[in-house]
Amino acid sequence: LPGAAISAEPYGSGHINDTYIVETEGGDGRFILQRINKHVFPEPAAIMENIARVTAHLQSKPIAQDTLQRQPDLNIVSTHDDTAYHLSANGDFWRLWPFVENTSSIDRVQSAEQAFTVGLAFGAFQSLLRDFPRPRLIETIANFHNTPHRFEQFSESHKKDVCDRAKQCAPEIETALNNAGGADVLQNLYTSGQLPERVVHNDAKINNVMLDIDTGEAVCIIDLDTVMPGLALFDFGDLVRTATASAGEDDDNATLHLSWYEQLVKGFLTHTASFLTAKEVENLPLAGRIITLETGLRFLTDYLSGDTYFKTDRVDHNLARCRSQFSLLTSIDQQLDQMQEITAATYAKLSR
Ligand code: ADP
Ligand code: GN1
Ligand code: MG
Repeated sequence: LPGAAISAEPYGSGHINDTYIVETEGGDGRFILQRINKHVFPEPAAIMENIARVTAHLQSKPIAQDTLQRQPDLNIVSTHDDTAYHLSANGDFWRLWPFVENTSSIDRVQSAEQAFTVGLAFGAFQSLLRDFPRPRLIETIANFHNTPHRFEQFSESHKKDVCDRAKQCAPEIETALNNAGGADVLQNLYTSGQLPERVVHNDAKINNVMLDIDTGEAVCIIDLDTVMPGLALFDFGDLVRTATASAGEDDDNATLHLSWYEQLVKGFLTHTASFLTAKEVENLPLAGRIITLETGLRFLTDYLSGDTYFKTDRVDHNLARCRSQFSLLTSIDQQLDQMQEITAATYAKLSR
């Protein structure tokens, strides 16, 4: 560090790692210190190996003028032994990032412009990773967006009901069961080779994008732990889930704003229309549906399992999150036709 660390305060609202902002003596440089969640990432060395390759690739690229200007700044700070993380005496894994200054992340979108901005950023990110060289990145969490597998995990937790909570969430369990049919659509298209495997972020939610405090522009995509092989549709689906909703993940009655969807898809296709396949484009709206359903299911599974995966602030937090996802799912289902029309029209304009 440029000077001795003088403080480390909890920071941000991520659901997985323990994140701290670190100030140094003389005020010369701030850092983000993270203890990697060992329960979620049993092999931290593997995620750090992936991150090293991904950040090196991103740094080798000329960055488009309209977004992600500061992406090359995101480079892990090595230890004195020149390793990417520190293993502490009690077996915890710690790592350090430079703080991306003059930025903040948001937990929910407030305007159509912001929806465009995050769509543009993740589309550019996808484009930058398009020619990522072999070998394949390590699959650090197997079946991460395998929705049928997420259903199996849900069924298991429902059957066990270790905290006797199933009775508190009968309507949500019913919604989950009613939606089992058709939930395998992305996974089937993936395994049958109808959609190309790409290097994707896999956790494309809005608070993983740093926005410039002055201009509002997206300058850097963070939280690279899950960057690994997957479908571009996983990322777009997560964007629909988090950047078109009228309410945050903790709030009831989330609905999809069609005008925000329109801007999101426009932003995303700006840098991807030239290379996404027709099948990918056609399935963009459906990806929003599937990833929203899948995430709701994951929150419900964690609620039934006694909150062992996602960080929670209160006893029914995961249930509240599940409700918001399922409410958004209903709204998506009501507007899927219009989402498809908007997607086709936007693609027609941008791919000309
Ligand atoms: P988690 O995996 O728990 O979601 P993240 O890596 O997303 O952890 O970090 C949590 C939050 O910390 C982010 O949403 C963001 O607000 C903030 N953050 C993370 N890395 C940086 C960084 N390099 N510069 C500034 N803020 C950051
Ligand atoms: C977690 O780490 P964070 O908060 O950016 C989770 C995502 C979920 C998301 C739901 C590694 O993301 O998969 O979609 O919560 N990350 C991991 O908000 O499981
Ligand atoms: Mg995060």
